[in-house]
Amino acid sequence: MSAELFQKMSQSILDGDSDAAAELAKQAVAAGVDPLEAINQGFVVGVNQVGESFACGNAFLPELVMAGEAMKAAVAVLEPEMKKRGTERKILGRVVLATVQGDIHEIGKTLVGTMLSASGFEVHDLGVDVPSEKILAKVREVDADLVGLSALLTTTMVKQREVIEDLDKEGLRRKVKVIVGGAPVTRDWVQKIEADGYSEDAIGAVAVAKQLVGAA
Ligand code: B12
Repeated sequence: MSAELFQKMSQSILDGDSDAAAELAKQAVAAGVDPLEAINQGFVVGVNQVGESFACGNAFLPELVMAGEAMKAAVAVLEPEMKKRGTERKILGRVVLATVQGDIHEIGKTLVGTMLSASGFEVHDLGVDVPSEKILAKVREVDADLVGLSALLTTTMVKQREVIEDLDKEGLRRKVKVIVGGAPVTRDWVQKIEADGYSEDAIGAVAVAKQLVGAA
């Protein structure tokens, strides 16, 4: 019975069907299925499959976005149940995510956030056009492990460096790893500003983030 349910869960993610994912999560709760098992043996199987298909060019951005949204819908139903049972999903790390100041491009950043949270990170998404001091304040508040900085404009990329410098000035640089991304970001730039990681897409961002927190 559970095997069939898990298979349906995985399929709901592959279909990018948020309603079905939430409904299956509710069914699992009603049937007394361990919510953590439902996530790991059901929904995560689907997310991983979509991620792999995307990486080899067999799935595209809309599928990825919808799979991420469906995963979020399922987790939203299961999380309260996990809290009740005291079997909260192990958080891989806390991430403060933002599009840097002066830049209002949000689609890629939000996708990175969705995939990170679908993969087990606690994501604090500060939105777009976020000044450095706001990022630093959040890093302190949530005791972040990672900072993710998105920039889509050549004119705002410099703000990624500014945040890294500010983290350094405030003595926070050794505590947090910084990952950067956005269309104009190159490996050269990453080295120049001494960021810890970089990825061209959301799936790669998850892999890099996992590596940096030692969960790969
Ligand atoms: C949509 C869009 C907009 C929308 C944004 C809507 C929104 N709500 O986000 C609007 C219309 C508002 C907009 C405005 C502008 N835009 Co615009 N925009 C784009 C466009 C077409 C697509 C961006 C996008 O969403 N891509 C899809 C997402 C999924 O991809 P992504 O953002 O690259 O993110 C992926 C990766 O980069 C990576 N990633 C992203 N962030 C992060 C973060 C981390 C930590 C990691 C690890 C990875 C990562 O993973 C993501 C997922 O796979 C790009 C063209 C392009 N090809 O990039 C131009 C583009 C970025 N825009 C451009 C410009 C010039 C502007 C404007 C200045 C135009 C103007 N004259 O007003 C303004 C700037 C406003 C501002 N201050 O920010 C230029 C930038 C040129 C440059 N090199 O600087 C581009 C490249 C278009 C062009 N070819 O000229 N834009």
